[in-house]
Amino acid sequence: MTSSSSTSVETVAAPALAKGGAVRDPAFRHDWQRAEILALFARPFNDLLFEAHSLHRRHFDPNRVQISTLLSVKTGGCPEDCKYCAQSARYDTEIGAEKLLALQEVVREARKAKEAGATRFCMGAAWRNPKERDLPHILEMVQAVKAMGLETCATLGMVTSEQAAALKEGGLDYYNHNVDTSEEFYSEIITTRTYQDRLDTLANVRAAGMKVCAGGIVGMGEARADRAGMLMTLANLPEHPESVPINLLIQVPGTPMADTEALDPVEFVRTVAVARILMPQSMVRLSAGREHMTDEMQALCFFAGANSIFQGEKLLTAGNPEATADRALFDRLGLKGEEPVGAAQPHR
Ligand code: SAM
Ligand code: DTB
Ligand code: SF4
Repeated sequence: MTSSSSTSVETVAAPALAKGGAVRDPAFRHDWQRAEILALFARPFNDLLFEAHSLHRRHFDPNRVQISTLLSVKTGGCPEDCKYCAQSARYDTEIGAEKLLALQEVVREARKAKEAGATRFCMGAAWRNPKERDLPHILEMVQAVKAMGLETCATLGMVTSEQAAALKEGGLDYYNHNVDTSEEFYSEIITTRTYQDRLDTLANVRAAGMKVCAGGIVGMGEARADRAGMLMTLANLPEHPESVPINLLIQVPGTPMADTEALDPVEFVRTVAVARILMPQSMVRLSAGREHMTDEMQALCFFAGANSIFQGEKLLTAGNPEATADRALFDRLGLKGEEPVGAAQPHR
């Protein structure tokens, strides 16, 4: 071994030292600086992946992937201006405004998801925030899905502390609300709500005692410094989110982001690896954009520390690989889905 790239993981990691000189476990760090994160991004790819994978193995069974399924319970007609989104009423996309789904339809979809191997069911609504009249219907859905033995997740826009408490009380396990990008790039993407609004919602969800699912999107034309900034925001929250979805932009015709230049797949894998290093005990979800990823790219993401996916041929409105394609991919890679709720989990 002659070159510097053969350095051991401890020395390439350059982890911050605690008082007294002990290496600080990144699982407990909430004080990441952007320069440190950019230094991780800049590592030789093999060194970065080796460290991310080593941390991954320390905290998780490396061959298990948690499976969630999404359902849009209220599609389209959203007043917000998120430039990537098919559901914003401001852009001329193929997605029109629909009413809230009926309870039986949600139950039917949740049953199908469970039969296909999902352990969590995530209900999404194209709202800026839920209105008071909507919540009782959402709570009925949450209770019905939970009664089927699935973990429940919802993404309904901004929530107040009272709404978060009601959702927790009604049995909601996870709330998804993404920061989407770095604080600096944010105003290029959304102008109808602030970054601070998003952080406030995440604080309300945490204070209510729900598990936090928070991540963002890459491939929106942001710089690497913005990808680092997004991960810095997430890792420096008072507690790391239990679930960190990393979405690759789906370019939706009719939105202002329809023609954004595609992100280098290697840079996407690096983003997953850095997320794993900054938040070693969180589930990192390979989220939107898998439909256009090769098996090889997804395999690299799983090696880099992704351990959760959305399964089902539709995300909220956009396409996703068929469940059969995912089963073939899992077989090809020797991966297994997480055991259903309540079953013993090795490593966790
Ligand atoms: N309306 C709610 C909100 O925005 O909080 C919930 C649903 S919203 C569709 C959930 C997340 O999906 C967004 O925050 C964004 O990160 C992701 N998303 C939406 N459209 C996307 C796209 N075209 N490509 C990648 N991710 C997308
Ligand atoms: C998340 O981070 N990704 C999911 C989920 N949370 C709600 C949504 C992806 C949406 C992709 C575009 C669509 O289906 O419209
Ligand atoms: Fe509305 Fe959510 Fe789409 Fe933004 S991401 S336009 S808030 S549905």
